[in-house]
Amino acid sequence: MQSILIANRGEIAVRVIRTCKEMGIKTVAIYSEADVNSMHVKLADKSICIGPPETSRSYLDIPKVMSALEVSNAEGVHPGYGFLSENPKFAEIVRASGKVFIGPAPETLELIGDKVKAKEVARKIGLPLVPGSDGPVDFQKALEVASRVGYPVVIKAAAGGGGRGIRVVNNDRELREKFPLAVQEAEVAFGDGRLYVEKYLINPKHIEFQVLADRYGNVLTLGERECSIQRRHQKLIEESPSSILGEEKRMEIEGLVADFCREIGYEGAGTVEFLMDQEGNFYFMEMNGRIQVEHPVTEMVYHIDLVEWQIRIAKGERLELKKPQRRGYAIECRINAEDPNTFLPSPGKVEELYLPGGYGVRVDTHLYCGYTVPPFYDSLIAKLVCWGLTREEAIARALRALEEFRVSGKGLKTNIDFHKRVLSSREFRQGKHHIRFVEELML
Ligand code: MV4
Repeated sequence: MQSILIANRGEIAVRVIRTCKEMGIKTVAIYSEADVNSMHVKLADKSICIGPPETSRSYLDIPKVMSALEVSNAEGVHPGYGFLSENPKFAEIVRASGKVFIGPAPETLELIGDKVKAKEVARKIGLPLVPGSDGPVDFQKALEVASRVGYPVVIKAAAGGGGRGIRVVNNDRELREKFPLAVQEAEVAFGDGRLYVEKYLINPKHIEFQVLADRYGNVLTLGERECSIQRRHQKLIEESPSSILGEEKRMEIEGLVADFCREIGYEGAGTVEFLMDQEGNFYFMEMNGRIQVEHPVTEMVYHIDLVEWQIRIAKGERLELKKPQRRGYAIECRINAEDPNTFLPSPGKVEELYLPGGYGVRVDTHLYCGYTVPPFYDSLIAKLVCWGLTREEAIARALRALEEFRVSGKGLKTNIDFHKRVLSSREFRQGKHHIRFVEELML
């Protein structure tokens, strides 16, 4: 592959361009009219404007992206995360055009996008599942399942995922009320009204496993990331390894995750998501078929470039490397351009920028002095990733780096102080945080 089009923007487009350059691969950026001055446009060898700021008419507009791909003569497309990254139709159109989609096959994206089908495969290969319905349910069946597993239960959309289309229900009356609404909502949001039911876990941790898989059935698992510090399904802090997971349990889950990937013919980088309850039991939730925002924490402890391997796998290379030795602990803080009190986006011009550095510090960002953060997209402006030989050292380094981190300008606010509060909290330091930690911290 001599040339790759990056169908994304912001820090992840910059991240992908960097690895392409190191591999001697030419890069093509696409951008919206709001992103003319973006870092990814400046760093790419070639760039093509594909439309107005609205994502539906630019980064999400398949015909526009495909035209750019045609005129650019790039051989491959890296979709990054979000946007078209897990869209089976896009992956299929890219393949049909004779180009390489850097990611799983469209059929695989289709399968893992269907949470009911993914759970079926998980059950077959022996991954633990939350007690609930085996497949989609109607209201009567939902009532039966709820009485079998006990309230509270959660109703989920088969076509949902990542927190979209989930509803907690505490009794028969609420189920009767919410079930028809959930069907309607799922039909509108996903064009698929199928629902399934699970017992609702109280204060679990969110733990996900990283995999790389080639088309020859070789699967490399690279441990886990704990992502429990989140708000409204937006992760804020992620770390690897999880402080509460022993080597034995890690290896057990890694084995099952590898079986799952082989079973579905998974190719590329992927993430298998679990919830862990307060007794330490793991439950399969879903698989994500993309490079994730938080991939750098895995890179920092396993010393491997995941984007490089995405590209090598897409070229048809074999995953013939030995599993790298994990070393130390890495923590990522997502720096967002948002109001620290309301969490609302707070974009603006970057007038002063001081990025932290030093041993064990990595900053992935598309910011530069004079750049204006546009209001149309995700508020993520930087990822601060800090490594330490121990978790305590990683936390101390992250606090030091956050102290150095300075970004300001007209209208621009960030959540840097929020991160300092979390990293200083007793719960986080003791590893006792769970998915409702931020809610409880803010009370
Ligand atoms: C759950 C759950 C509790 N019990 N399932 C939301 C995202 C989706 N991937 C899974 N989600 C959840 N599923 C059962 N049976 C709680 C959540 C959940 C959650 C999970 C991970 C990270 C943040 C979350 C925030 C709210 C709810």
